[in-house]
Amino acid sequence: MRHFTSVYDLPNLPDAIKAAQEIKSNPYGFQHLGKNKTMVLIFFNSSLRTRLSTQKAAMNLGMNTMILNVNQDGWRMESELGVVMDGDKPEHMLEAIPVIGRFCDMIGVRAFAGFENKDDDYSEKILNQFIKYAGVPIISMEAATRHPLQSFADHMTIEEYKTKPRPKVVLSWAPHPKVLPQAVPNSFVEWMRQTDYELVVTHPKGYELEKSFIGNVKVEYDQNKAFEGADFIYAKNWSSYAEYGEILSMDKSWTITTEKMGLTNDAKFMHCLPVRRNMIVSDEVLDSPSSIVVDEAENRVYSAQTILKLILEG
Ligand code: SN0
Repeated sequence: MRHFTSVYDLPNLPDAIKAAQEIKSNPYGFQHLGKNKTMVLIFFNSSLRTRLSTQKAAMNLGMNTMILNVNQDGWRMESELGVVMDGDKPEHMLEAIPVIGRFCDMIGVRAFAGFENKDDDYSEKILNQFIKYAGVPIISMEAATRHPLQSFADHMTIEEYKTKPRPKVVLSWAPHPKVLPQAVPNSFVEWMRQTDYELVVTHPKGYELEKSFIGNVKVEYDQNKAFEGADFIYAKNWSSYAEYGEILSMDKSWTITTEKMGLTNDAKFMHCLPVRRNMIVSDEVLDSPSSIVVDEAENRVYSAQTILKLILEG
């Protein structure tokens, strides 16, 4: 595997899940692979789990890591081609990216949707510049349209907790005060479509995900109906795709409560974190034994480590 930007980059998904489980039981078994190898992690946006779990994954494989928070520590970076650089961005990505590539063996990049231009976001303008100019493998640590390391950990977590071969997994929109990307839900749906789980997506009208991500997955606009018989509730807020980057609803009747969880088949509650309490989900649900958000976050290490190992192996 050369780059990792979506589930489609994996040579084989069931094998990758198996590998992640093996790594979880023996995390230090492949330290020779990363000897004298360096990973640079570049952040254009904030991070807690992705940063620490990816760094830990690299360390478990014997690699060194270097971290750059572009907007705090670096020069502000221009990404437009052919511009006169007379503004507040002293560095162009055309130089910065290949220079970083000379300093390391792989690069992790976090670059969220900018919400200025839908086409720029959905063409993954920044991530693709890294792929084009770095000369080393690129790992997406959440780009404009996907968060594949998260989806991998989500899949691994469902495999650990499922009590039947084909669990019902429900992705539910929930209210949030800020404009959030569609990357997590896009990526989750795209990844889940590669499994044989029963997948249902529920959200208010106007929050339909972009066509290529949702495919022919069932969308149920009645959240209560969607929750019936669910084995996993995966909560997430996102902003509208059709009315790009707009908040169309803050309807608190979509917040995940104990009553709503009562409609399910004793479902486990999942969220990628950070999660806003009593907006997305009530304290009571998040603090209950049904919540597996911390186990889900722990699996970020092993899923990332599986990806880095596949890349180190070429
Ligand atoms: C990001 C998102 O894509 O929704 C990262 C999730 C892994 N989440 C946020 O930016 C949350 C920010 C907030 O204000 O709650």
